[in-house]
Amino acid sequence: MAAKKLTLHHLEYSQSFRILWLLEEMGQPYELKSYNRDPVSVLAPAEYKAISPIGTAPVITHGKLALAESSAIMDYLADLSPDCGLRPEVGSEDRTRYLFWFHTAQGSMMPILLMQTVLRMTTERVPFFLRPMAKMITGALTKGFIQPRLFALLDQAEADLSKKKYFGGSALSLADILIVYNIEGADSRGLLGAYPNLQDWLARMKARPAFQAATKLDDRPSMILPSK
Ligand SMILES: N[C@@H](CCC(=O)N[C@@H](CS)C(=O)NCC(=O)O)C(=O)O
Repeated sequence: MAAKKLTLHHLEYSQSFRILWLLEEMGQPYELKSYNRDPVSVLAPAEYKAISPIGTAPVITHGKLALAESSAIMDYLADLSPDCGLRPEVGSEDRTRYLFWFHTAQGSMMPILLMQTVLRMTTERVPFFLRPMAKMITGALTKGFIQPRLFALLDQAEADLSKKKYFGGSALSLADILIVYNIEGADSRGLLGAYPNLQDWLARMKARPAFQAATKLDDRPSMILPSK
């Protein structure tokens, strides 16, 4: 990695935990700057939003560069250390499976989980006299759209993990580090009961020394924002 200063701007209870874990796995020198969420809005504080135009976590700065978006940051860091072994080689047996899960984590699974969160918040926040109507609409969307898509992805993950131990195949890869937020989120919603391979995978990831080191630095009970 070049000698420019690399800093992870880490927001508590956020997706930036996975960059913290990645940096610990890579064993690369970096500076950690931690930020608390705004107590009222629960969003990133203004000083965090000033670092990158997008204003979301995670962000890394590397010299003059400020880069947001988890998967872009992961590829950027892996490009800086091409021998990190966290991306199966092009043409290798694991490559396609790796690509599928790396992109599915952000492109399909995360939007579904986010949609579920937004629907829950909508139901909680509408005036009480509208709540039965809101519940009816969000319930229909959950049953008709969110659940079938989410469970199809969890079913596929469960089946894949019965063949090889990691999302990217036979070794830890960026796909595992990226998707951990989704799987931890699903677990915190009580959705992993029928998925023993996913439960086992999550336990194995959490037992990794680098994950534990990241947890210690994060100093929070979970990467997931607790719901009120
Ligand atoms: N797809 C983006 C999502 C970023 C995102 O929504 N981050 C949340 C934290 S989990 C955030 O910054 N929330 C605080 C805010 O929007 O101010 C990524 O992976 O970087």
